[in-house]
This record gives sequence, C-alpha cells and structure tokens, in this order.
Amino acid sequence: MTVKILHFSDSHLDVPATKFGPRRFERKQDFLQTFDTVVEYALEKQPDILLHTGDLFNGINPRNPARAHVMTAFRKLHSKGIRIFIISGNHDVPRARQTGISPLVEYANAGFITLFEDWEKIGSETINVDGLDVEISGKSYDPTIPASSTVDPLTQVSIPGKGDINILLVHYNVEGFRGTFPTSPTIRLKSIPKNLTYLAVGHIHEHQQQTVGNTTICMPGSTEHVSFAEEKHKKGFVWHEANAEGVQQSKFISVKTRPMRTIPVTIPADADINNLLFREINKLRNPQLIVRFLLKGVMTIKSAEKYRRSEVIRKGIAQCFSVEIVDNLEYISPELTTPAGELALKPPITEYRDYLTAAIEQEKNPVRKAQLQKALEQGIALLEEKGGW
Ligand SMILES: [Mn+2]
Repeated sequence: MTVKILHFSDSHLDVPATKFGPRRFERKQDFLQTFDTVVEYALEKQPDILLHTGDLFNGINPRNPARAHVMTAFRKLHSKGIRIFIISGNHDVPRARQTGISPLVEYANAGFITLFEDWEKIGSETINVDGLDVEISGKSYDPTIPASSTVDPLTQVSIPGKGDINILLVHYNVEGFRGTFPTSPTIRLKSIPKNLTYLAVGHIHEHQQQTVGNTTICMPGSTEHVSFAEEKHKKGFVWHEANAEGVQQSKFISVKTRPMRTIPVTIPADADINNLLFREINKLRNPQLIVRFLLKGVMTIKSAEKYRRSEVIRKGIAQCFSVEIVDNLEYISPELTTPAGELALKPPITEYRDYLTAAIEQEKNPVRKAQLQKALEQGIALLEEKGGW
C-alpha cells in the first residue's frame, strides 16, 4: 500500500518575456510545454495525488491562452481520477482579499482541483487512497508579510494531522535550504509540525530535498528557467511513493527546457567589440539558445567609437534564440592634460580684449587700425550685454 505523489511547482505560465521581443510568444510557449510534459507524465503514470505549490501563473491576471490551456489539462487529469491540490504563490496570489481573486479559483469552482486559497489559516482535506487516509493541507503565500522580512510563516500554525500520511503545501523558503533571497519569509525547521509526512514547498526554483525527523521536505523547483540566475539548475518535478511510515521512494524527473548560456567575454583595450562578439555568435550555431554575453575588461574611447550594441543583438537573434549583453566593463577616459600658463582659459571678454588689443598694436594701416578699435569697443559692448564676463 503506497500512495503515489507527483509534485511540481513554480510553472510561471504566461511570463511577460518582453525582453524576447517578437519571440516572447515562443518563450511563453516553452513554459506551457514543460507544464504539458508534467501533465502528460501524470496522465500516463496516474499518481494518486498531484501537488502544485504555487506560482502556477506568473501573474494574477494571466492571459486567456494560458488560462484555457490549464483548464483543459486539469479537466483531463480530473477525468482520470487524479486528485489535484494547489496553493497560490507570491506571483499568483491577490494582494488584497477585497479587491483580488486568484486565477486558480476558476479551476476550483469547476471542481477540478482543491485550492487552499487562504493565507491566514490552513485548509485541509482528507482522501482515502488504498485504505490509507491521506490528509492534504495547504496555505497560500501571505502577501501581507513584507517580502524582505525573515518572519516564520508557520509559527503557531498546526495541521489536523489525523491522516496516516500528512502533507502540507507551502510557498516559502525553508531554513537550511538554498534560497534565492537572503532575507525573505523563512520556515524554521522547529516550526514544521511533528506529525507531518511531507512538506511540499514552492517558491525556491532550485530542486532540493531533505529529511528532517519524520518529515520529507521537498522543493521540486521551477519547471523552466525563469531567469539567468537558474541557468545551472536542472528543471523538472518529483515523484514520491509514501506509506504510513513516511516517504519511501523519491525521484526527480527532469524535463527538457530551452538551453540558456552565459558566455563571459574579456574585452582588451581598444578592441573591436562587435567583431569579438560576432565571432562568439558564429561559434554558437544553435538557433534554440538563449545567450547572455557577460563583458569584462575595458572600454576605451577607441572601442566605444565602433561599438554598436544593437547590431550585436540583431546578428545574435538571427543565429540564436536571443542575445542579451551585460556590461561589466571598466570605462577608461583618455588622460586630460590640463593646459598650463597661456593656455589656461580666460573669460570671453578678457580673451577678446587681449586678442584685439594685440592686433591693434601690430596694425600699421591707420584705416584698419581704426576698424579694429571699433570692433573692440562694439564687441565688448555685445559681450557685456550677453554676459560674457
Ligand atoms: Mn516562483
């Protein structure tokens, strides 16, 4: 008698992906595809329960294509008898109860999922699987906790804990796990209910798992790379088999994601940066690849005169999926030698008077001399009027 659990998280469907320009729709499609990979796996392997721990959507108002896509998927899973349990994450939770509603409510209202919408108190439901009582509880992300506070969202929270298997869904960082943000609401290990079999955690996009006491704590991570910070992470979801003694078996199943790569490029003094980057782009030859160039080294005036960033991007997207440039260059200005003595700047009137006075002294022709004298007087008058002191 084991209960089969599929747990995934942070799908971030309908990301704006604006930096991909005209390719943003393809990029949105990537996220839907990895979501589909998980759904297809579930339809084939038939877990007893399917858990999603938040940020199914990237925002509170996803566009219709993503919403409809999810509705179709949940209906299929539901029709196969797969029970789905979900919470809202920081991305898809309404900021205020009175004014907002999670996009997940539609699926709950349609009867396809159980949504633990509340963030103040824990919601719970118990189902029977093969004679085992499985109690699934959850708490959506609390938007009223400041994101930078390190408050423990599970302090003074308890679960009914009446199942043979007790599961809790949360969307927070957990003590001892690698988090994305150094300061953010964090669940302390001591506040994890003692009778908990499985703590299903969303929010952190890197897959991690640990057992503490009788509790298996698992973050499946996101299903696509949401940012370059996740470049090195393998993406996927987890499959667990549990019984009354706890989680017996776990495996991480990776999903295919769009390749992404940061390429550091060192720029020497006076280099032709465009040519250097064109050479790098020509080496890549992967139309699927999301590329980020990390420029280190120096930017001199000579380099800057020839550097055309937009040309690099244009050439990049003709040969890769996208190219972005992060500039960590040290900007070097030419040495300014301060003009000394006679080259020092004088006020315009002084400069003008000195120049003409010298010219008048040198002039032998009396007519020219008189003209210069007139120019001196009129010029000074004009400069005084214009404020050329
Ligand atoms: Mn997330």
